[in-house]
Amino acid sequence: MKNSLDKATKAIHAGELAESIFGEVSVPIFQSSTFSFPSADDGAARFSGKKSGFIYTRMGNPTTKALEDALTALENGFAAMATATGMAAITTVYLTFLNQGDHIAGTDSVYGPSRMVLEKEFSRFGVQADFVDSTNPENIENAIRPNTKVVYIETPANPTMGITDIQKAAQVAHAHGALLIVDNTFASPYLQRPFEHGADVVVHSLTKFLNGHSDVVGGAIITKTEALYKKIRPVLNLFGGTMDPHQAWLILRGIRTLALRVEKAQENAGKLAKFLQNHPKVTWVRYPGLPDHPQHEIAQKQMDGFGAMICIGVKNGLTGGKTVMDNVKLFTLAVSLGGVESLIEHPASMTHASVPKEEREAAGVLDELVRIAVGCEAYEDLRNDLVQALNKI
Ligand code: LCS
Repeated sequence: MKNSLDKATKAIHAGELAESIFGEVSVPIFQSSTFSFPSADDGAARFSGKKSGFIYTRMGNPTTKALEDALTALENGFAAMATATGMAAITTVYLTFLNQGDHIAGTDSVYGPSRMVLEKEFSRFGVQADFVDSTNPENIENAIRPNTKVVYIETPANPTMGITDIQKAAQVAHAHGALLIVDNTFASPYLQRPFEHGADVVVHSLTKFLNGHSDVVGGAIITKTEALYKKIRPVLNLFGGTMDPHQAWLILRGIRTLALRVEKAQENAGKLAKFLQNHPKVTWVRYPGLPDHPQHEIAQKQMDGFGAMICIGVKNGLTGGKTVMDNVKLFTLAVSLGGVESLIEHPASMTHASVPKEEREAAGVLDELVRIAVGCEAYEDLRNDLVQALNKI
């Protein structure tokens, strides 16, 4: 796919098969676990890598490859790998780049399990991890040790909406010989392409904006270079967290409307954030598009738009937040984000409950914080629903 095409055009066309079989317009679902070889020599050549061609769906599948090609085009990367879930993408990059005795420095406010898998599971194998407020690049610099192999950032961060300067994080990581890995889930490549700012590897939960319909889980790893791709792919294939073709087809279908969905949800979020700032029951609003967001200028520099995630505090703290969550009628009380429907949740007791309370609060995931994932409904309906729920406080 030509790099010069607009991102909205890429979302609709990237990943199309080079040659259609029957003139089909949609990429077919190649629901086959294995692929026949024309000869024994051909099979051996595919296994040795001398010849291209599919072998077995855990190692590659034409529908999954179509999704991977679409993601590569959208991120302007070298190649992508689709994974069973976002966590499969994240744990695969950790497995690839962290050996016993290695250290990783990361954003403190990340999706809870991205952090807990290091603190609870990778620690069993001697991997060390430190999480800092990466919105200040000096904190990353101070967290670096001689054995730091990876700097892992999430921007915008889940759920605090903190913004990390990707370019500065890349400078710090590279000055110490470490890789910069960016979780780009909250922005999607429609709003942010971390390779343009120096990242080496991008990971996604495709479950969110890229799929966009709250009906499939999935993940992806995209690399900037061939060398990085060649390191990660065998680890993914051996550990087996790859994607199923039917799952890939659904996500590719979702990507076709990425531009329309992100534009609409973002427009709704921008209006809601401004409206909520002036609501008497709302104590604070954190949205990167608001001029009072502490990293508003960095967001302006590295993002094409401010996205569709907002977090707020309300009067009476957690009790007030529960009143809102229990009284919304159009918003759904559920975790996840990035679907066409608007969701609301409480990170401290839900998505980030696995992070110990002191670590969670140090990262800004306060008990009073309520997270809103804005969807594509009509703005007035969303506003009216929040107002009637807020007025119950
Ligand atoms: N990265 C980010 C930024 C996420 O928000 C999530 C899931 C993941 C990775 C993991 O992806 P998964 O394995 O679920 O596809 N975030 C969720 C959330 O905020 N609520 O529910 C899931």
